[in-house]
Amino acid sequence: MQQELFNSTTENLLPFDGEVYFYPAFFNKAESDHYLKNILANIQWKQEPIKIFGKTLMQPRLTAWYGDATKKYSYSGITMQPLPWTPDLIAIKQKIETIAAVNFTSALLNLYRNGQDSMGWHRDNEPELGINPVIGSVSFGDARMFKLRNYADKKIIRQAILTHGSFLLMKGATQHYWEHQVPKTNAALKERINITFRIIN
Ligand SMILES: O=C(O)CCC(=O)C(=O)O
Ligand SMILES: [Mn+2]
Repeated sequence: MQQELFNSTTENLLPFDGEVYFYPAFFNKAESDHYLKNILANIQWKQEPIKIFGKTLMQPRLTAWYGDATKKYSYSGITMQPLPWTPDLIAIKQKIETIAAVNFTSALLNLYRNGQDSMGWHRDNEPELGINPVIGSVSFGDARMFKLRNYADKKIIRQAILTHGSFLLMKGATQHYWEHQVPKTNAALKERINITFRIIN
């Protein structure tokens, strides 16, 4: 059974101070192709402004926020009101919840249109995510590098290539001690969707 296969044998990507588990082919090719196509077409993608050091810039990617109606979310100066769960998002959420062993309330979706779209170093440590956030990250489309870097040291690096249909789970103390990014690349890449499922308190 798939569930048993995924439960036990995966190693922690981090050497200390947190837990990150990576499941490269969590969704099969047919499921992943289906989700990529439908999510590209059916999600209300927007390019949002972001405030960095007092300046307002546009984010280098498209985003959308879905989830339980009562769970609002603010980050980097913007407050997002969630759109209602779609059947695809619920199906994905239910499948990752079998491994994550939590109930996610919300999902932030990112659409990287090509290799120039990116996400800079950050931690997912907003107060509403709780003390030790559990973040379930699902990727469809062209593979991108995902880097983790020790927050204090900046030199201890771990990385994974987030392939089509992969699942990455961050939990425990990770968001205290490690930051993560999806760097730009000059490779001629097509779309990649990432969905981070979260628990908003
Ligand atoms: O695209 C990714 O893999 C990472 C997304 C992310 O870190 C976030 O949405 O906070
Ligand atoms: Mn993040």
